[in-house]
Amino acid sequence: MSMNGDFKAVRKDIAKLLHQPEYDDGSAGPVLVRLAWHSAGTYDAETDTGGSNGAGMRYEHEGGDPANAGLQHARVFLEPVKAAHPWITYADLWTLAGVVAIEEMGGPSIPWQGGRTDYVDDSKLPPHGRLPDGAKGSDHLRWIFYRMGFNDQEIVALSGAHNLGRCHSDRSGFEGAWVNNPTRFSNQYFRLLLSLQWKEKTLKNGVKQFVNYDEDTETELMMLPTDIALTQDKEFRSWVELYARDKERFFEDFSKVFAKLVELGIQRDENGVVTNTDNERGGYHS
Ligand code: ZEM
Repeated sequence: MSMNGDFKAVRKDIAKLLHQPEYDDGSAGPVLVRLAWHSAGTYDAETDTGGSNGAGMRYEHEGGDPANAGLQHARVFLEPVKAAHPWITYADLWTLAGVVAIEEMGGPSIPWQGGRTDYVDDSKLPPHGRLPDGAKGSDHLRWIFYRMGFNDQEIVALSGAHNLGRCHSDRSGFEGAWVNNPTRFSNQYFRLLLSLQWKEKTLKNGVKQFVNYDEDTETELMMLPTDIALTQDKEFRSWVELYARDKERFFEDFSKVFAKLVELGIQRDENGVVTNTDNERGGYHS
């Protein structure tokens, strides 16, 4: 077990597994980004609970949150990397995989430091319901993301991750991709939010989302109610407009906010060494 493991070698192995011709749009990248986000997005600043430390999603208490449905695919993709580099913690591996996937899909490079532990502190377990519900609106987004310590600008920047991947009816109940090329990181999500006509549609399972159908290409794109909420709220909308017209600014802000996301709840000393990894105090770990 070493903090000084060869993270470069791990990065290379993560990059190599992204190409998955049989899976979704041909890449493991989007679901790895979602794994990193859900591992960290349970954080509550007030009680200092949740967050990526501990990789609690391995266990039923957190892994069984319906919000995490489908993320076992991401964890399975990463198993060969864990087997090849057993010294890395799952908490580091999951957050690093998100960072590498974003970079490999054409996104910004994101500052990342290792040192997370796989020790699960029973007193820090996040309850279900900490992650956002796509069926809701801007009040809900603020309630969820202010809890982690993010502001309105950061909420919009983070939402730009919906440039990647898709919804699966057997995971969230929503269906479809936000953009035409969901394995390429860009600001297209923001541009489409503003430029296309989004119509509410009720799916066969009763779930409501927004869709745009393009007659020429015969493709349907989608937005969650929370995505549309970003265009309806005055404060959120100003950031959507900025990111739609300024891709570089979006990349810059996304890099900062994703780096902040995966550090939630991690305390480091001046050398970057994680200090809140007390493995001595009981509880359970891998
Ligand atoms: Zn998502 N997200 N997300 N998200 N997300 C989905 C998929 C992906 C919300 C949400 O409800 C959903 C952030 C924020 C928010 C990704 C990254 C990030 C899905 C579809 C839903 C329903 C899941 C499925 O069916 O497979 C809501 C309400 C959010 C509040 C703003 C943030 C922040 C993210 C990262 C920074 C990614 C990459 C996906 C695509 C996953 C995949 O498997 O393709």
